Amino acid sequence: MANSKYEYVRSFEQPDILLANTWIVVRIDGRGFSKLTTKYNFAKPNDRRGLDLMNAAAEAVMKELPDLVLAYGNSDEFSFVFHKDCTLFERRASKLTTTIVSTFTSYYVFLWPEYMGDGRLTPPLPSFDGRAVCYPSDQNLRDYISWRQVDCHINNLYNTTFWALVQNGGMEARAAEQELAGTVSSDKNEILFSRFGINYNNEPEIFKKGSVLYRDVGAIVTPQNLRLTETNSSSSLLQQSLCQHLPGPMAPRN
Ligand code: DGT
Ligand code: MG
Ligand code: MG
Ligand code: MG
Ligand code: MG
Repeated sequence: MANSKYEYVRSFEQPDILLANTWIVVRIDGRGFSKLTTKYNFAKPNDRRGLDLMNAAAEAVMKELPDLVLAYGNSDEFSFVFHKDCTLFERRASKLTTTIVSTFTSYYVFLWPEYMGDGRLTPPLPSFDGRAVCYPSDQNLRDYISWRQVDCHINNLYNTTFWALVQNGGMEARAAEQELAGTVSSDKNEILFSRFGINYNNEPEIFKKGSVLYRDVGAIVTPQNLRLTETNSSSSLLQQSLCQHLPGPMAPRN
């Protein structure tokens, strides 16, 4: 095919090939989910249906992209991990990120009625942003997942205490915020236990630690023959799934 005189515009495209032999993590995050979850009356602070919907969309993404080995999610975010050896789309950041974001979003909307009931979705519809980051060492990848999981834990402890003060304690939101300002984890555990009889340790694992999806390394990895495991991620399961791909222990979390 002869080049047209317009062909030169291709030279304006910037290369965005990600560094070889590094773990690629694509993290997506719901846009404006503070508003979206309010609009659709998600249970506070955690709506199990919404988390199950996130997990179902993530599982669909993993089925469509066999190069993905692991995904970790909490709240309105999911991190998808491509293996170091991945050569999908020549490791182009924009193609990897946009494919994950659009596939995830399509399934999130498609599966919405199954998880969230009949209430019709109306604009603004759910959408997600995404970014791709390379992690050179196995320890960097572990620490990345630990970082997201610690974030989940800290946010969930805060939110659980905040909503206990508001919903069970009858406090105004602002008063609850002030009550929690400057508190550390042990203070929040104490508030939950002494004032509301809630033992934070007994909260559902999926709320405290998020969710992990991983591909069994032993399985033949084709879109037709997948062995995905979805779970409420106990630390041990997260560790187990990482261990399938990485040697060595996860960073301890508290
Ligand atoms: P963004 O990401 O900058 O567009 O803004 P948002 O509003 O998505 O904020 P983000 O991503 O920092 O925080 C997630 C929001 O989604 C946060 O306001 C809590 C809300 N959310 C996530 N999961 C649940 C849930 O299960 N129940 C309720 N009620 N809210 C949730
Ligand atoms: Mg955000
Ligand atoms: Mg968000
Ligand atoms: Mg978020
Ligand atoms: Mg095309």
